[in-house]
Amino acid sequence: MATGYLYHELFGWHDTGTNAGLFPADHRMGIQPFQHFENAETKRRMHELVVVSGVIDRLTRLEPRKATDEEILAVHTPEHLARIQAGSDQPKGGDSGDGLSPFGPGGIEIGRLAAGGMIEATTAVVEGRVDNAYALIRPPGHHAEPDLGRGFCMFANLAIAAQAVRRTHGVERIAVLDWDVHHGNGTQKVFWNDPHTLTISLHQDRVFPPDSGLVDERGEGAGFGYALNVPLPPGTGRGGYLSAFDRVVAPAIERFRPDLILVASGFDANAADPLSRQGLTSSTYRDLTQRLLDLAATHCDGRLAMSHEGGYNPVYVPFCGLAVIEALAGVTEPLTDPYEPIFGGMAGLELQPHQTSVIDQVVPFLDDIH
Ligand code: 6DK
Ligand code: ZN
Repeated sequence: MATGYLYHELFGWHDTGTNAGLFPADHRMGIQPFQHFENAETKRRMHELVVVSGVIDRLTRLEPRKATDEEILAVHTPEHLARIQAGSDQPKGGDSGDGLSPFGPGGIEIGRLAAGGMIEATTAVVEGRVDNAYALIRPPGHHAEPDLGRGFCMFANLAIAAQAVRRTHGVERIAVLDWDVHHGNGTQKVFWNDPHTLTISLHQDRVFPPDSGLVDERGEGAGFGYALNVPLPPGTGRGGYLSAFDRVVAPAIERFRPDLILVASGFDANAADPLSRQGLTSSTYRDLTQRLLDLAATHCDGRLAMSHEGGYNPVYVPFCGLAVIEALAGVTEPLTDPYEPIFGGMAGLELQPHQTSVIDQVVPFLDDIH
């Protein structure tokens, strides 16, 4: 069993600056300069834990390359690409579209490397060079829409990779699970009319984008029924997530019979994340990964590739990320997560009735997947 792993130092050099996006530093308003929430720390420290834990020795290292115009334009409009290029050509850089998503001069090159990184990881899986893969890339991608960068995202990395392996390797049916705590609006929008791409997003109800990811968003036209959204209430922990997986994600994937499973893997539903109010610990990320491996083994020869998204606690993201990578690689003696007893031992993390009532609303939609 081989697990691909992709990281590059340049991902840490994607410059989001000291303007927290929503709140530009301004001493007159008492707003102190600080790093943008989406900075290099969580990613860099996750990579360092992969190395220091020794798990790196169990992985097949993959190298990113820059996504081409053709690959990006399979998902984005020429106007979007031109806007990013224009910002990238400015001496101080630009923004991907919504004012929350800054990048530095030449920033498009790192955006291309992130998208191309996910293409490489997904291609390695599809070609059977590795069984599964994790692309620890930055900037993230799941909020980026065909014509608009949003929510810290420049290009729709996962969607670009999905379209790339369709074109180059004839992959047809692709299931996407997005477990980032924010709604995967960008991926959903790319595949809104597509019955060959099932998109499932588990997210905290109406955080970001503030108005999207409701249960009644289900796709349109031929794609109706192939978008699923489970907007979990704040305070959802292990019980609610495993219930959503077992009652929605697993049966949806079973009915869909994908040729490939892709995951938008954010770690911002962890119990210590500053941008959300959920309660996951590393053991739940590990167990979700094991369930996906089992589904992939049953339906698509184990083909599973993950694309890193959000996660903003630099202390805890590395443990959650390592648990996923250990599970992918079949590590039988995982590193002990020192925070698991504190974060996972809190009351209320078991399944709650108000979480079940959200999941209950989505379960009948499984009948429309063919
Ligand atoms: N802003 C991400 O983790 C990015 O999904 C998350 C972006 C969240 C921004 C914070 C937020 C609001 C809320 C309401 C109105 C406007 C802005 F893409 C990833 F990096 F993965 O809640
Ligand atoms: Zn997120």
